[in-house]
Amino acid sequence: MYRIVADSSSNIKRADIPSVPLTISTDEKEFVDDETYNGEEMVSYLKSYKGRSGSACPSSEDWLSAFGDAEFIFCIAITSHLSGAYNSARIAKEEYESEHPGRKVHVFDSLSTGGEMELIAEKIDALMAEGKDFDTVCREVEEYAEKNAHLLFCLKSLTNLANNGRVSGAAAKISSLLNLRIVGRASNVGELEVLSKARGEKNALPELFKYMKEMGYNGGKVIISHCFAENTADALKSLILSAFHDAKVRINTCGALCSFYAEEGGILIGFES
Ligand code: X90
Repeated sequence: MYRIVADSSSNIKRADIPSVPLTISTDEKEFVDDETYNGEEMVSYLKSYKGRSGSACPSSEDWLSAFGDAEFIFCIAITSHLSGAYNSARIAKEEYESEHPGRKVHVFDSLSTGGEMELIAEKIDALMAEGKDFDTVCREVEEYAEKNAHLLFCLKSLTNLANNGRVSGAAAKISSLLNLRIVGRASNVGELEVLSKARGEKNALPELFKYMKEMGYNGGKVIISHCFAENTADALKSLILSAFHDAKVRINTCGALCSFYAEEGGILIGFES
């Protein structure tokens, strides 16, 4: 019996994959990234709120309670370069394995977030369905994550990322300019890398698609997560489908963590090469 567990930055909404919530907080309020999260409420509140705001990763206890009593656990965490979630998951792994001899936990540092984490989850399911053993699955999924799973993003604002030290102030400044879209990716070392700035969505979408192809996209799976940018997500999906008719493109909505950092109008694109 195995179980996949991911933190809520993955935006995974599957009954069989427990989502371990991160939290967003301001001086007045806290938003837990679980089924109680209401996107309209948080995004409109943050628009008028002018004070400090930030996020917090799950504790090792939070991870442990999601592990349940499975024999094999595959745990998928947001990039360790931007969050402590990977670290707390490692602590949970040590505890779980020492409390239950014979059980195994593997923690994947996704070096990414959003849809790329869901692609990793689906790869685990696919390899387990082929009957591969735990260690083989871990090894092959690590390789898949490194070579074949990618994340691009297109954001209107980097304000919350910059205010929380997740991107340099210089990178954030460009976003304050009117109608600019910042196109970037999760780098190979799991950091936010700005690739280009595009004026308006009309230019940003072809730019994104160009980077997808440069990074090896060839008609495989795509998961687009948006923060109140459904039209943008739909338009990108159409652009992808116009070139790759059989592409498997899905669209979902950002949970609290991705909404806080991607901000209104932002999209994340997890895809396979
Ligand atoms: O532990 C914590 O408090 C969580 C901090 C997370 C900070 C980054 C979240 C990024 C969310 C924004 C665009 C994608 C960037 C990808 C970089 C690897 C989404």
